[in-house]
Amino acid sequence: MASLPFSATCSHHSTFIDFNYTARNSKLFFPRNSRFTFSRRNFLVKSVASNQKQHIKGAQVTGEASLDTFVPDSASIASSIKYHAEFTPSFSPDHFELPKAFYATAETVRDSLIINWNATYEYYEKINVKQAYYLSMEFLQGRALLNAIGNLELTGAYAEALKKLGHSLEDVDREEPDAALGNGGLGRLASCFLDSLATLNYPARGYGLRYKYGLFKQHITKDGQQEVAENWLEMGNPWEIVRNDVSYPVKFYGEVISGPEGVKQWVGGENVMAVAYDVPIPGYKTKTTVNLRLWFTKVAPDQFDLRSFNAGDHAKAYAAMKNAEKPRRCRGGGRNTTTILNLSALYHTVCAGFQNYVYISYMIASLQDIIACYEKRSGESENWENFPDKVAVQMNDTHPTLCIPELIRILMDVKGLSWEQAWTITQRSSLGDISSLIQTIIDEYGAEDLELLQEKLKQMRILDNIELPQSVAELFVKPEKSSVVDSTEEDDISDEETKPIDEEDQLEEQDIENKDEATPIEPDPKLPKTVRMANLCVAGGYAVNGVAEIHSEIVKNEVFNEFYKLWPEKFQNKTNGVTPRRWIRFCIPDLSKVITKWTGSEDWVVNTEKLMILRKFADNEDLQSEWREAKRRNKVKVASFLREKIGYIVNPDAMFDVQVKRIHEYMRQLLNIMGIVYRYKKMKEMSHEERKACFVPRVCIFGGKAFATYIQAKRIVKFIADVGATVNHDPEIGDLLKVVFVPDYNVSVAEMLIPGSELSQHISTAGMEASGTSNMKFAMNGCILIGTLDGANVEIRQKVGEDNFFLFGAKAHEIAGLRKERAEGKFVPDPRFEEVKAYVRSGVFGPYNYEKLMGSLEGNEGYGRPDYFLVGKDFPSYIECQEKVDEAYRDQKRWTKMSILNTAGSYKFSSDRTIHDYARDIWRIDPVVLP
Ligand code: NBG
Repeated sequence: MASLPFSATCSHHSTFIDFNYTARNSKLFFPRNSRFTFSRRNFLVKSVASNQKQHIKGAQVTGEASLDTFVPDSASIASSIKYHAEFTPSFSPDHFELPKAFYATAETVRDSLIINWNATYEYYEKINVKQAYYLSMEFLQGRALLNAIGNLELTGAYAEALKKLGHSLEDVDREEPDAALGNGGLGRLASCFLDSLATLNYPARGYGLRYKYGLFKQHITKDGQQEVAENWLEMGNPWEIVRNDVSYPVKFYGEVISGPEGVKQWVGGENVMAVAYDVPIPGYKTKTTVNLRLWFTKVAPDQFDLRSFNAGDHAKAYAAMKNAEKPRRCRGGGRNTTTILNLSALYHTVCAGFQNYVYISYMIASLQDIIACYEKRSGESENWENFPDKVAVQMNDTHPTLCIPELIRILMDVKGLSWEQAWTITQRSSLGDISSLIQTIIDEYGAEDLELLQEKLKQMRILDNIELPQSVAELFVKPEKSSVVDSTEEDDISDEETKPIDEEDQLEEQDIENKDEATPIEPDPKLPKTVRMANLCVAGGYAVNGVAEIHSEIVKNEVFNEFYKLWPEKFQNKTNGVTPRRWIRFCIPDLSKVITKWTGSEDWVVNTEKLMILRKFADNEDLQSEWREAKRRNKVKVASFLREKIGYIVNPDAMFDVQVKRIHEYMRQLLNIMGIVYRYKKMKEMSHEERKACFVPRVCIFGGKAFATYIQAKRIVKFIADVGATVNHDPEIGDLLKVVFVPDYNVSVAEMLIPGSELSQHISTAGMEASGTSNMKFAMNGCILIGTLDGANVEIRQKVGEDNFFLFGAKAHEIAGLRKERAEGKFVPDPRFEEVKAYVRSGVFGPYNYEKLMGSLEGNEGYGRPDYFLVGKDFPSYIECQEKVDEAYRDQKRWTKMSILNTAGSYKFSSDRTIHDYARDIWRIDPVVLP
């Protein structure tokens, strides 16, 4: 594939620069008013991961022969850091304190990444290889520094260099703000995938959005969760490079016009430019460095209404600018917004009710970029039929789905292809066929049973509340008037909105004369016209996959059953995975050493099957004691983090029981905290001796953010914080039970908490968690899971062994029946559950009114009531299972064995495996190792 599009001016070799100047002062502070004296300045291009070197074009090379074998060592790294501190500063020259140290250090790392980064795409262009494009609205990158130097195998050298400059690598690392361009699992999955794509040398690129503010910062106060804007770009982002020469227009509103020969074309209204910001993603021990391209907006000068501005109408002048800036605002936390946008000739419509719709439209720039890349590398021999041989587009969930019609629009409106050609190309790249959707449905179900056909069309149509094409509508014409569209209502909606949309079979716009002859799915003028993104995605996709086996079954048999019946071959499973680099090797170095020692090499970092070797040593006492020691060191880290962050002192010898993830009712943090309240109540009813004999000391840790508008989730946060405030200060309880809510959970916090955890909770209502990925990270870190048979838990349990997983709760196939039973008033709650609710209501945890929260677990019907997530139903089996956990923990030998077997069994959940599966089954691309 081509190198970075439009990057002719900036894609040449860059450098790892050895600024080997006389370091006159190796202390923390550079001498005041000093200018570095360069005794020699050797520009040496070094291909870091391969030791291959090249000279910089145009640079003066004065290197000595010995420098040809230059490998970045701590001295040269320290020199580079000093260079950046002085010459690419974003701080004053006087000091070399931590924030400055971080930025200067990161800039040196970026220097070395740039070489491989450019080489990667230059090579792809040269060999014109097929590439995968991974489109995701979210990337939860976390910090990049340790990961990058780890992948470059320069951790030791950097630690030493920084030590020379008076700082520890650990402290410098902590200065990096988390790049939180997402909410949770979906975004983190995308980031893990990028790491695997680079590590496995797959030709690929990532596309996303550069939100100006990341996911909000969470404070926990006496009122519960408070949100504060996360200004992650405040001090600049040392990893990104703006490509001022790579930008595309994204058009809003607009209209369809007819050209001279009756050819219709969409002409955009407001024009907003999307500009590329590129971030290098290095692979582990390889030169391949993947590009993550994030779009940011800038307003074209002609959008700024200078005349209005000069006339004093500033509001009007800024209106377009404000529009353009919308995508820069906060990520996440939003509820559905309705935005009326006419995006293309094909989708001249109203898209309503889709979260963050404005953001989504910016992904359209990705398609323009992919096409520009294709054109650039095809050169004279451009042939659109070959497009699918060079391009595979993967969409992370349905959010970037608009790229499907956008591709068709570009091929038709801009490239002048016919409808048929555009469709064929779209089908043959990873995007499938929506043109004949309605016809396919009719072919499949026939027109004899019109009621059945109507039902199927309703279920599967892409556009909702929009007239069917005339030819299809005619099928349903009844001999007599059956329904009349109220003309007064119709008058209420604008002309634009009532235009018929022929997206599904490209018929001419219909002038539906015979409104009296009702179409089967009559548009309701009071309701918005909508695009059903999920349907568009399934219909338009070449392949559709669930993200865990159970999820893929649900996708086929329930969510998209109608589509599955039409196109069974489209549906696949690709169980998620996580990168073992970030989630074992770098986050738990002590345990990694133990693993390396017992498996015989570091191969497991890229070949996780090797983790299975641990199985045969699971009972070995030496391994067990090394294992426990390594785990304990991480528990101590967690304990000091908690003391520093929230002032709680916890005992590192207690069991660390953790639930960290987005706060959501289906994830059932409520079940966890209700279980804790039950435990607390029982403790209170016992004598000191009894409770010591009965309970294993536990530190129960929660973390996660509730969407700002998700009231019930915020109530749950408040409840957990209140329980902690009571329990943690109860002198009778002491170390036996602590309840901690870690504020502002993010990737970095996860990297610290997960290695120090022993039990982790994945307790969603069965059938509701698509996969989960933190369950995989915990298992990798030798943590034992308590969970339901949901998402990837099912497969994790199979791999680590049933005895090494604490299972409880209703099964997915039982849930519908249980809800029905409840609706019929047949459910009888367990007395222990009732006891807990009454205890909470008694005011033990303070004056907050818990009525709404407790009430949601009661009744048999009504909004926000009948315990939709089945907390009460699963409560007895949950607390009984927790008793088994205590019992297992008392036997540390048994527990350690379970822990080792969890790490061993998690070999299956590496994102490397997932990426290989996608590449083979869906994208059909092969690895390309750079020379
Ligand atoms: C999450 C699902 C998880 C799944 C990840 C990655 C979002 C919106 N969705 O179950 O809840 O593991 O996506 O596929 O974060």
